[in-house]
Amino acid sequence: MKNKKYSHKVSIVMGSNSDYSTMKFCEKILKLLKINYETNIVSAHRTPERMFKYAKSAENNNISVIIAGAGGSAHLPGMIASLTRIPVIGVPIESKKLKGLDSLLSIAQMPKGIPVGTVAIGKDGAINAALYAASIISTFDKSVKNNLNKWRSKQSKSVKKKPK
Ligand code: RP5
Repeated sequence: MKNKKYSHKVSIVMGSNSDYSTMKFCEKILKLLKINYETNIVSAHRTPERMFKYAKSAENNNISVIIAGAGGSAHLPGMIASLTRIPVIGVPIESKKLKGLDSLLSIAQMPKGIPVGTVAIGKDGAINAALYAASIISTFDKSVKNNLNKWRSKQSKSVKKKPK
Protein backbone atom coordinates (compact mmCIF):
# COMPACT_ATOMS: atom_id res chain seq x y z
CA MET A 1 0.00 0.00 0.00
CA LYS A 2 1.53 3.30 -1.08
CA ASN A 3 0.70 6.66 0.45
CA LYS A 4 2.82 9.14 -1.50
CA LYS A 5 2.47 12.01 0.95
CA TYR A 6 4.39 10.34 3.79
CA SER A 7 7.59 8.36 3.54
CA HIS A 8 7.29 6.64 6.92
CA LYS A 9 5.99 3.09 7.15
CA VAL A 10 5.17 0.18 9.42
CA SER A 11 7.32 -2.88 9.02
CA ILE A 12 5.68 -6.26 9.63
CA VAL A 13 8.02 -9.18 10.21
CA MET A 14 7.42 -12.77 11.20
CA GLY A 15 9.56 -15.75 12.07
CA SER A 16 8.02 -18.11 9.53
CA ASN A 17 5.71 -18.24 6.54
CA SER A 18 3.34 -20.20 8.81
CA ASP A 19 2.83 -17.00 10.86
CA TYR A 20 1.38 -15.17 7.86
CA SER A 21 -2.16 -16.52 8.33
CA THR A 22 -2.17 -14.48 11.57
CA MET A 23 -0.01 -11.54 10.52
CA LYS A 24 -2.05 -10.83 7.39
CA PHE A 25 -4.62 -9.23 9.71
CA CYS A 26 -2.07 -6.49 10.45
CA GLU A 27 -1.91 -5.78 6.72
CA LYS A 28 -5.70 -5.64 6.49
CA ILE A 29 -5.93 -2.91 9.16
CA LEU A 30 -2.98 -0.91 7.84
CA LYS A 31 -4.55 -0.96 4.37
CA LEU A 32 -7.86 0.30 5.77
CA LEU A 33 -6.09 3.13 7.59
CA LYS A 34 -3.98 3.97 4.53
CA ILE A 35 -0.68 3.41 6.29
CA ASN A 36 2.33 2.34 4.24
CA TYR A 37 3.78 -1.01 5.19
CA GLU A 38 6.18 -3.72 4.13
CA THR A 39 6.05 -7.41 5.09
CA ASN A 40 9.02 -9.76 5.46
CA ILE A 41 10.04 -13.09 6.96
CA VAL A 42 12.89 -12.67 9.41
CA SER A 43 13.74 -15.49 11.78
CA ALA A 44 15.87 -14.79 14.86
CA HIS A 45 17.31 -18.29 15.01
CA ARG A 46 17.11 -19.46 11.38
CA THR A 47 18.25 -16.23 9.71
CA PRO A 48 20.09 -14.32 12.48
CA GLU A 49 22.18 -12.35 9.99
CA ARG A 50 19.07 -11.26 8.07
CA MET A 51 17.53 -10.19 11.37
CA PHE A 52 20.61 -8.16 12.34
CA LYS A 53 20.77 -6.41 8.96
CA TYR A 54 17.03 -5.74 9.00
CA ALA A 55 17.01 -4.21 12.50
CA LYS A 56 20.16 -2.14 11.97
CA SER A 57 18.85 -0.62 8.73
CA ALA A 58 15.25 -0.06 9.94
CA GLU A 59 15.77 3.56 10.93
CA ASN A 60 17.35 4.49 7.59
CA ASN A 61 14.45 2.75 5.84
CA ASN A 62 11.92 5.21 7.30
CA ILE A 63 10.30 2.61 9.51
CA SER A 64 8.28 4.19 12.34
CA VAL A 65 6.94 1.08 14.03
CA ILE A 66 7.91 -2.58 13.80
CA ILE A 67 5.32 -5.32 14.32
CA ALA A 68 7.01 -8.66 14.92
CA GLY A 69 5.07 -11.92 15.06
CA ALA A 70 6.68 -15.05 16.45
CA GLY A 71 5.63 -18.35 17.95
CA GLY A 72 7.03 -20.76 20.53
CA SER A 73 10.24 -19.49 22.09
CA ALA A 74 9.41 -16.17 20.49
CA HIS A 75 12.62 -14.19 20.76
CA LEU A 76 12.29 -12.26 17.46
CA PRO A 77 10.54 -9.12 18.84
CA GLY A 78 12.97 -8.79 21.76
CA MET A 79 16.04 -9.37 19.59
CA ILE A 80 14.91 -6.76 17.07
CA ALA A 81 14.09 -4.31 19.89
CA SER A 82 17.62 -4.77 21.24
CA LEU A 83 19.05 -3.63 17.89
CA THR A 84 16.92 -0.52 17.25
CA ARG A 85 15.16 2.30 19.09
CA ILE A 86 12.11 2.04 16.82
CA PRO A 87 9.10 0.88 18.88
CA VAL A 88 8.52 -2.87 18.52
CA ILE A 89 5.12 -4.49 19.02
CA GLY A 90 5.22 -8.25 19.46
CA VAL A 91 2.39 -10.52 18.28
CA PRO A 92 2.36 -13.91 20.02
CA ILE A 93 1.51 -16.54 17.40
CA GLU A 94 -0.70 -19.41 18.56
CA SER A 95 1.62 -22.41 18.81
CA LYS A 96 0.47 -26.02 18.38
CA LYS A 97 1.63 -27.46 21.70
CA LEU A 98 0.99 -24.64 24.17
CA LYS A 99 -1.62 -22.66 22.24
CA GLY A 100 0.53 -19.53 22.20
CA LEU A 101 1.07 -19.21 25.94
CA ASP A 102 4.76 -19.89 25.28
CA SER A 103 4.83 -17.14 22.64
CA LEU A 104 2.95 -14.69 24.87
CA LEU A 105 5.24 -15.17 27.86
CA SER A 106 8.40 -15.09 25.73
CA ILE A 107 7.37 -11.75 24.24
CA ALA A 108 5.83 -10.12 27.33
CA GLN A 109 8.42 -11.15 29.88
CA MET A 110 11.26 -9.01 28.54
CA PRO A 111 13.71 -8.13 31.31
CA LYS A 112 13.98 -4.40 32.06
CA GLY A 113 15.94 -2.26 29.62
CA ILE A 114 14.54 -3.38 26.25
CA PRO A 115 10.76 -2.99 26.00
CA VAL A 116 8.48 -4.84 23.60
CA GLY A 117 4.82 -3.82 23.45
CA THR A 118 2.89 -7.09 23.66
CA VAL A 119 -0.60 -7.78 22.36
CA ALA A 120 -2.97 -10.76 22.66
CA ILE A 121 -2.31 -14.17 21.12
CA GLY A 122 -3.27 -14.66 17.47
CA LYS A 123 -5.65 -12.74 15.21
CA ASP A 124 -6.92 -10.30 17.87
CA GLY A 125 -3.33 -9.47 18.73
CA ALA A 126 -2.42 -8.93 15.07
CA ILE A 127 -5.35 -6.55 14.62
CA ASN A 128 -4.52 -4.68 17.81
CA ALA A 129 -0.84 -4.47 16.89
CA ALA A 130 -1.78 -2.63 13.68
CA LEU A 131 -4.18 -0.36 15.57
CA TYR A 132 -1.49 0.32 18.16
CA ALA A 133 0.98 1.16 15.39
CA ALA A 134 -1.65 3.50 13.94
CA SER A 135 -2.04 5.20 17.33
CA ILE A 136 1.71 5.80 17.50
CA ILE A 137 1.78 7.18 13.96
CA SER A 138 -1.27 9.37 14.59
CA THR A 139 0.83 11.38 17.07
CA PHE A 140 2.68 12.91 14.12
CA ASP A 141 0.51 12.18 11.07
CA LYS A 142 -2.85 13.98 10.95
CA SER A 143 -4.21 11.94 8.07
CA VAL A 144 -3.66 8.67 9.96
CA LYS A 145 -5.19 10.26 13.08
CA ASN A 146 -8.25 11.12 11.04
CA ASN A 147 -8.52 7.62 9.58
CA LEU A 148 -8.12 6.03 13.00
CA ASN A 149 -10.84 8.28 14.46
CA LYS A 150 -13.18 7.30 11.64
CA TRP A 151 -12.42 3.60 12.15
CA ARG A 152 -13.15 3.86 15.88
CA SER A 153 -16.35 5.77 15.35
CA LYS A 154 -17.54 3.14 12.84
CA GLN A 155 -16.74 0.45 15.40
CA SER A 156 -18.75 2.27 18.08
CA LYS A 157 -21.70 2.66 15.72
CA SER A 158 -21.64 -1.07 14.93
CA VAL A 159 -22.43 -1.99 18.56
CA LYS A 160 -26.16 -2.49 18.92
CA LYS A 161 -27.94 -1.17 22.00
CA LYS A 162 -30.12 -4.24 22.50
CA PRO A 163 -29.35 -7.95 22.13
CA LYS A 164 -31.56 -10.09 19.88
C1 RP5 B 1 8.82 -19.57 15.02
O1 RP5 B 1 8.55 -20.94 15.00
C2 RP5 B 1 7.89 -18.96 14.03
O2 RP5 B 1 7.57 -17.65 14.42
C3 RP5 B 1 6.70 -19.87 14.01
O3 RP5 B 1 5.62 -19.34 14.75
C4 RP5 B 1 7.20 -21.13 14.68
C5 RP5 B 1 7.03 -22.36 13.81
O4 RP5 B 1 7.67 -22.16 12.58
P1 RP5 B 1 7.53 -23.20 11.39
O5 RP5 B 1 8.01 -24.52 11.91
O6 RP5 B 1 6.07 -23.23 11.03
O7 RP5 B 1 8.37 -22.65 10.27
O8 RP5 B 1 10.13 -19.32 14.67
